[in-house]
Amino acid sequence: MIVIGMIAHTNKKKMTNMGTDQTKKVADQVAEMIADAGVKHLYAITGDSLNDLTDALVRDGRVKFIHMRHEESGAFAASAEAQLTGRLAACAGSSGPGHVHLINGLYDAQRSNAPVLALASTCASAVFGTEYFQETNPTLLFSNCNVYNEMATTPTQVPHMLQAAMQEAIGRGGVGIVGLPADVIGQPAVDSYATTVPLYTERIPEPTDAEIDAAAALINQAASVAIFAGSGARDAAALVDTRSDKVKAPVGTTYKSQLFLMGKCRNYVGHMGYLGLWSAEDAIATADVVILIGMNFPYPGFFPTDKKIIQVDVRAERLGRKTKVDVGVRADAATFLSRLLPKVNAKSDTTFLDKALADYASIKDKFAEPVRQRGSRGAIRPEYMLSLLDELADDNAVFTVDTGMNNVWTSHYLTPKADRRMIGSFSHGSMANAMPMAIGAKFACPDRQVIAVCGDGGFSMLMGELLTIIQYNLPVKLLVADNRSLAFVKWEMEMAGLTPNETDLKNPDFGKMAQVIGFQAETVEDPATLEDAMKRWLAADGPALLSVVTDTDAASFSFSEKLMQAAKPGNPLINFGPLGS
Ligand SMILES: Cc1ncc(C[n+]2csc(CCOP(=O)(O)OP(=O)(O)O)c2C)c(N)n1
Ligand SMILES: [Mg+2]
Repeated sequence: MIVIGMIAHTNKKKMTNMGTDQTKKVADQVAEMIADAGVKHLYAITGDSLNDLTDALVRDGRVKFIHMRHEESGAFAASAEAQLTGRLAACAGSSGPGHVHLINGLYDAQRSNAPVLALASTCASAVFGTEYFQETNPTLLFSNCNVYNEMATTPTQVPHMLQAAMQEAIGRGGVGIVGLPADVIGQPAVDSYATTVPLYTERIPEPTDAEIDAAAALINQAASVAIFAGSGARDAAALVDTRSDKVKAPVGTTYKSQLFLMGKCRNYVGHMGYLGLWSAEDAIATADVVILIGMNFPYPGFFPTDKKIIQVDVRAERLGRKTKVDVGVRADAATFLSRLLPKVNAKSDTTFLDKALADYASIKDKFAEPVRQRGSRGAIRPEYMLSLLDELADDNAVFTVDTGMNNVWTSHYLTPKADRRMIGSFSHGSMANAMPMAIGAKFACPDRQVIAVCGDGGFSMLMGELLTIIQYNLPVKLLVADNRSLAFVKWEMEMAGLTPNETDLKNPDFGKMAQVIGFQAETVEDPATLEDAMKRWLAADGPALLSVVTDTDAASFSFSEKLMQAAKPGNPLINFGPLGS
């Protein structure tokens, strides 16, 4: 068995098995267990049935309660922390509306395979089913966004349910939910399970020789090979590089994985998808054999139907889910690529690879044009803004990105430098994720520069989190692309032949607004002043916001043909969203 993470849980006060300890409440036990499991922060808003837990956390002292302004933000923050650290992160909501607010962020965490524990307080079990004040059923509510979802109605159930929720969240990568009724949390704790419980990740099996041989045979017979790598290949960039070069394969990625592989693979030809680059799309559509590595890319139309496909994933359930597969291998990327290497013959013909690399180079050339133009007063080109950001941000910055046009610009202009990370709502596709994710990112990685790239629509949706940032004096950097529009949707409507409606935003001067709240902040309208303003913003010691008045109608020339077709009226794929992992 491969044990990737092991966290020992030890009860501090040894209790007799199944015995009660009058001095210790369920709330204390929960605080102790989550701290022992390595949780560092609980993103939440306290209230009613959560109050005992809040109190217990303070007394235990190891898990810091982070007081958010909206529970949805708490779930986004936990999702970001979990994605950046790989450790269990946690959030909580109080009875009824408090935990109902968690749901959008929890969907995001679940779809991002982020190990997140969500504690949902709820009304007393004695009044379940009586239409009690704030009565909800968290188990039903969260039924579609979890890897574990139970409600403890007795103190005896709490430790093993909590243990299982954390175990499943870590082991399967997703959201573990425990419902905690008001009458349970304050009762004496019951020790109902062993005192030391390791948290293991799931076993990753070694692929068989037959599987590797079958993949190698397809590759050896093929004149051209292409690799399509998702974030499952994140820790195998060097291997993707050497293997792709041995068989002269261009490497395309998902948007989510591009910073993991760009710059680290000499055969990188761009990211795939509706907002992707045709260099990658063509290579994957025309290669004789395509190797899909650790990707959960959502759009079936991009996979060839007349070519051979090898798919590698640690999750068996993902093999063959998005496309027909000729050889499916359950393995991690590094193991698969290492085992494959000796079995594939080196290819010498570089024609296919050279074309894909030339296509990619020509796209990169075109990307430079709007950057050179810079835009005009009140209509700064977002491409220029992102290109400056790429140049000026730290080499190990963490970027969080709102859903919308910012996905386009970040995908085109951010580069990995030494060790950058970019996270967003890449599979769930929610607006408003960037600022709360930046909060979680900063708590998780206090020594790294954390930059939220916000849309004005997304930013204003959870704008209360500006106050959380001030409350903790968190030195996050917020960049707001103020295009006075839900621009991505405006563009969708235009592409569908509709007259854009209900997409305009009447915004305040976000820079001035943030100054009043306590940010170092300014608004930039003139492209000539953007570079200096960005330098001041990035150099700020504390919370800083830069609002950039960008071109409402900026759209990318590089949108894929498939995106154009998908946007046509009547196409069932109209809800294309930008992303995929
Ligand atoms: C919570 C939520 N509501 C609605 C949508 C649909 N949607 C996707 S992008 C977008 C526009 C985002 O606007 P903004 O944040 O201003 O970004 P822009 O596209 O203008 O850069 C909308 C409404 C969504 N993805 N998530
Ligand atoms: Mg906008």
